[in-house]
Amino acid sequence: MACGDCKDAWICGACGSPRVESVVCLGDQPLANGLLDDPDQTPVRYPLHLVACSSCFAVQLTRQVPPAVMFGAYPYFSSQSATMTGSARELARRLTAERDLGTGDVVLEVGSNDGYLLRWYAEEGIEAVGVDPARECAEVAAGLGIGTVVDYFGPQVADEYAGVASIVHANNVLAHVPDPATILDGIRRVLRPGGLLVIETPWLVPMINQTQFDVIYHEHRWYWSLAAFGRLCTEAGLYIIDVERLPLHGGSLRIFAVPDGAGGEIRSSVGMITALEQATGLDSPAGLVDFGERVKTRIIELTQWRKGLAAPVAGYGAAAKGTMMLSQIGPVDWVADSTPAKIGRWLPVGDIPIRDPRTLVDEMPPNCVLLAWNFADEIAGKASGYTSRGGALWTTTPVPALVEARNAIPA
Ligand code: DWN
Repeated sequence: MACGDCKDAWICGACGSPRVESVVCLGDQPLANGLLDDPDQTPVRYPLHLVACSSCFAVQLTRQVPPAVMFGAYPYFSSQSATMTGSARELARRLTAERDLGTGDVVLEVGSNDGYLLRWYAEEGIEAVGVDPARECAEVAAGLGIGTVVDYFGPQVADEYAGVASIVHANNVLAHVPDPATILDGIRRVLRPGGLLVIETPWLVPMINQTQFDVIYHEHRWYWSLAAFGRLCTEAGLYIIDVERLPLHGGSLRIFAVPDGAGGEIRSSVGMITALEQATGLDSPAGLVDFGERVKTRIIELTQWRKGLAAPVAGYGAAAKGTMMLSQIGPVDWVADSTPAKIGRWLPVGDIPIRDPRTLVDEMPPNCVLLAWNFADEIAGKASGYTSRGGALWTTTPVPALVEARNAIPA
């Protein structure tokens, strides 16, 4: 499936090298979160082509869609997931204790969304500053008492907050930015002496090992290994001292870094992750050589599987990854999602309406494909009314399988 960039000679967006190799082309695709208010709208499509740099091993898209086009009116609210807010609460409380944070400290988050993380610092009386361009998300955060700089983080914001932050968080944002080096430089300037940077970002290893092609979409300009991301941190004067593996979003890394010269022992975790990347060959483009073929095979297999499901077939989770999955394997009849900003709209592929999850029990379609497979446990609990009445809730990842029923939790 050729895309508009297939013919080009590419330049690495991280290091400028022309030694860029194709990994997989997914054709010209709409923006994964570019939901429609009218099913007759024709969404703009952009090339979706994944490549890898042989010089710095940054795995990336060939095309940078303007951030204002993707994040201006952004329908994604992290607090729709108790899994996400629970993880954020645990981290905030842990760091507050470990770093003895108090009223004299400032915590700043790049990509603060709806306050899902900063709320837990504010609860402890710690000054929390959000930075996020999505006005709708900032309004929700304001309801939680979190002030947000409604803008993209960059040199100007870094100047305004230079040297003030005891902690900077950047969760699920360093994959999204056009120029990660500039962001990291700005973060270093915002950190006060002795400050800590905590980054969470999806990790290349599970994406490749599980052939997660649906997480490849225009918002995700970068697909980080610790090897490639570590190079950027070093160049920005940041020093990775610890790494944790998280199950979030199909498998992520939580990376802890301090400004150069701050010292701090490097935990063994950094070496373990590095060794794992080397063992799987994912510390260089050579490890990606068969990924493209595996993606094509997986799409064929999932398309056949989807065709075998008795109609009508619903989806659960109008997720960005859901748009990409359905774009490749074929549509479902409608998608359940609890996000108020999404209900009543349509996915940008396949004329697929987004409905309140209660519709599942009202209509009892025989099959429901869990498009937000990364939240299988949480959604299985919310869909228990559907599955307990005989509805079949299917995950696609790592392979198609019925989702194990869970005790009911409120949707
Ligand atoms: O990087 C990104 C990740 C962090 O989140 C962003 N670029 C966009 C977004 O990706 P996504 O849309 O694939 O993420 P989620 O969090 O997997 O999307 C889940 C969808 O499912 C949301 O629309 C909310 C919905 N949902 C629901 O309806 N009921 C989620 C849960 C947990 C639920 O119980």
